[in-house]
Amino acid sequence: RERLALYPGSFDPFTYGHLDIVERALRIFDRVEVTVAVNIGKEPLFSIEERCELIRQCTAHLDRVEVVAFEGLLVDHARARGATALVRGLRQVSDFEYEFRMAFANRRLYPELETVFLMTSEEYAMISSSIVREIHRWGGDVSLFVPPPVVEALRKKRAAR
Ligand code: COD
Repeated sequence: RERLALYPGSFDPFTYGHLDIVERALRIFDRVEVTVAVNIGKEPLFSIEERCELIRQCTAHLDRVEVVAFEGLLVDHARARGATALVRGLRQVSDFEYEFRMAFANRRLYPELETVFLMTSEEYAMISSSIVREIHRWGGDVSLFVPPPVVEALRKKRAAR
């Protein structure tokens, strides 16, 4: 049976670090779904639809990737999709505690679903969506951190303000 991995996150916005994790996941799984989910603790810069569209553009060169917007409990979605695993990226030790808690909660809710952690390349270990938003906010250059479609979308956001 085909092995589908969900790569869930808020991706606000999608960065080169996220792209790196998608590419790594494709080496292990038959298909990867980037699941753009709601993180209730975060106030978004881009709408869910905008984020999905940007991720589609950033992953257009990759086969076997799908981008899906989802609002609700992630494990319900994973079950409905028949997913084999959740993929999460690890950058540094500070990610660990939060990831650990989430993985255990998800396992309690859906024991058959494994969470797989993939380590990012060193060059992307310092990138986060929140740092990108912060740099953008003060007019800095984000092109080292995010793919061209996101650079363009951020530029338009700024112009529209
Ligand atoms: N390099 C590698 N990995 C990275 C990098 C980088 N530079 N930056 C981020 N990542 C990883 C993160 O570690 C994470 O694994 C993933 O990429 C996505 O990151 P974010 O920040 O966009 O995602 P989060 O943490 O906001 O996602 C949280 C969810 C939306 C998945 C969570 O809130 C959720 O599951 N929501 C749905 C409701 C639910 O089921 N909640 C219960 C969960 S226990």
